[in-house]
Amino acid sequence: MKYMMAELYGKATGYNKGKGGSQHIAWPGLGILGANGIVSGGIPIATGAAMSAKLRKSGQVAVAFFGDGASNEGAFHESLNIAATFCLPVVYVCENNLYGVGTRQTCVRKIADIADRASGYGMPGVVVDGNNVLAVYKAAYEAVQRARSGEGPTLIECKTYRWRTHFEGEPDTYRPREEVEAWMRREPIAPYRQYLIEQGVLSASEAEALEQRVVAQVDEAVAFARSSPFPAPESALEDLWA
Ligand SMILES: Cc1ncc(C[n+]2csc(CCOP(=O)(O)OP(=O)(O)O)c2C)c(N)n1
Ligand SMILES: [Mg+2]
Repeated sequence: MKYMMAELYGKATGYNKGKGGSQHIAWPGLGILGANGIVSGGIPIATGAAMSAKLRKSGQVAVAFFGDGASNEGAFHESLNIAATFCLPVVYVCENNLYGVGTRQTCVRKIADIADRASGYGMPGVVVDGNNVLAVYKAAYEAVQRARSGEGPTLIECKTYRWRTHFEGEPDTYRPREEVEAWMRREPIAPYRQYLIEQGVLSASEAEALEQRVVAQVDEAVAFARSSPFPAPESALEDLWA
């Protein structure tokens, strides 16, 4: 988390020496092929990685995360077509939060469920409550199993919401306040915590300790990022590819 936070701060200690930032953070060592400033840009990259995994028979499964906005891009459609046709081990996860920046989805898409697009390419499309941890886990588990056993790709559409705007500093004038508040009441963490306590997986005090550990980890990451140096000006052209 420290190196990730440092990357978001553009610091030399970040995963990509501060040159990737939030838009292009990547760490192939962990299998993270990169965020992408091109909306839907990660979808063909994941599809190519799945092709590679299939050819190498590595048993790996590629996963692409993207937004509702990205699902209107050509790259999404081209990737799903080729992945289904070649039966590639890839899971497409669309986080449908109802808005692409400030554009409400109903202004730019006729159908209600993005998952319906999957059938046009010959793969299963699953709609899931994206704010339900176990529902997402189950859908993801099934899709990964399918991919790994050679049955090909799956499109999972997680219905969710973002609490804040697309980027910090953007005026939140395009969303009805009641809509934002209704989704905030549906936040996923508290119900899952409650579920784990009821199932006897965690005690209330263990849950509390876990939360404190996570907060401390985030605080430590922020402190590390803040105190790290920026990359030296003379390194500006190092580690860059075009
Ligand atoms: C190819 C491309 N077109 C346009 C943009 C500008 N842009 C940045 S984010 C965005 C909308 C993305 O919508 P969504 O995928 O739903 O993401 P969210 O706003 O929910 O985070 C657009 C159009 C871009 N970065 N790349
Ligand atoms: Mg969106």
